[in-house]
Amino acid sequence: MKQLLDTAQKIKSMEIRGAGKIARTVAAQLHNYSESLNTGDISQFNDKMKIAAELLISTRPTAVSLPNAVHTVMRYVGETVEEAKADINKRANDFIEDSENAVRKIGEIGAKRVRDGDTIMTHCNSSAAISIIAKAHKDGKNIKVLATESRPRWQGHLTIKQLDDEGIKTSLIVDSAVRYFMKEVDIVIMGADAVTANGSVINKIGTSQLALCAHEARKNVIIAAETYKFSPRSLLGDLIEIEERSSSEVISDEILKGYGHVSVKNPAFDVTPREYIDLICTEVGAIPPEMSYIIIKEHLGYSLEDINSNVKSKAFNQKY
Ligand code: RI2
Repeated sequence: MKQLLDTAQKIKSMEIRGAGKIARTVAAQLHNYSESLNTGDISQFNDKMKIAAELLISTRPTAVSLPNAVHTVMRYVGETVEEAKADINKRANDFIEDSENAVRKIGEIGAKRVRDGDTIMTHCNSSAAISIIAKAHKDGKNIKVLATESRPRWQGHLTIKQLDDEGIKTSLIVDSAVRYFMKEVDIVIMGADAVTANGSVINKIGTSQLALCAHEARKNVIIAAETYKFSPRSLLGDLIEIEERSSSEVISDEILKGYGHVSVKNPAFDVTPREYIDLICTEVGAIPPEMSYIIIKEHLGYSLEDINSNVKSKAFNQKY
């Protein structure tokens, strides 16, 4: 239990972050937790697993990869605790392996859209987006990257380190400079925390204004997103909750206390409408955002009947 609580805390505090990494971490954690349970009583085991799943899901509300990963593992079957543990082990390992392969595949598919000599702008720190950039570089394309700082958590610093390690020429820019530099940009590549049925992309705050600037300048925007970031619940009309994080990420509590009329707003994500996105690069292909519904329905295997007839017990527990 201690390890489970530690992991939940690390996800909450963003020590463990990035939609894909969070998904792989919770899959591994559910497996570890299941192994640590000593009971031989299957219903007691199931109850404890459910509590663990709910705890992990509650850590961060926006990245759909998190509940999707949890639900994938929690669809385990087993008459006995041993059978259940074996199935959890398999599901968690399969998910992690599929996830890693998906990021690699996205790199291979997306890199074909990057041309020799391109200047790429990216935002925040997305392993899927970096997979594309790194593959284009490995393929011998002479590319440059403009990476935003991504305040208030400065994930851009992680991005420039990773790109530097790959030997890619990179300039760090402040978030407010994206329009200033857009004329130098050939293509924008960013990640996603969630993709909805109508093709909207939820990603790090600032993504939508960057996409808007790119649209204004007629520059292509590619979103790199594994299929487990697509939201089945959005087919029901459910909105993705935008996480509001602590004011202390933006300004110190001490300074804030000195003001009588000031509050801080700190949404961690925003929504980019599909009109500003040219392509969503997934592991099953590069698709226009309008095809998101198809990914949810055909690739993830939902039918509207499933969702309408028995949301909780059928669709969402069988699939993501
Ligand atoms: P990968 C991150 O969220 C960023 O918004 C990033 O674009 C997205 O997850 C996807 O990351 P946060 O955890 O899965 O930093 O592509 O809030 O690594």
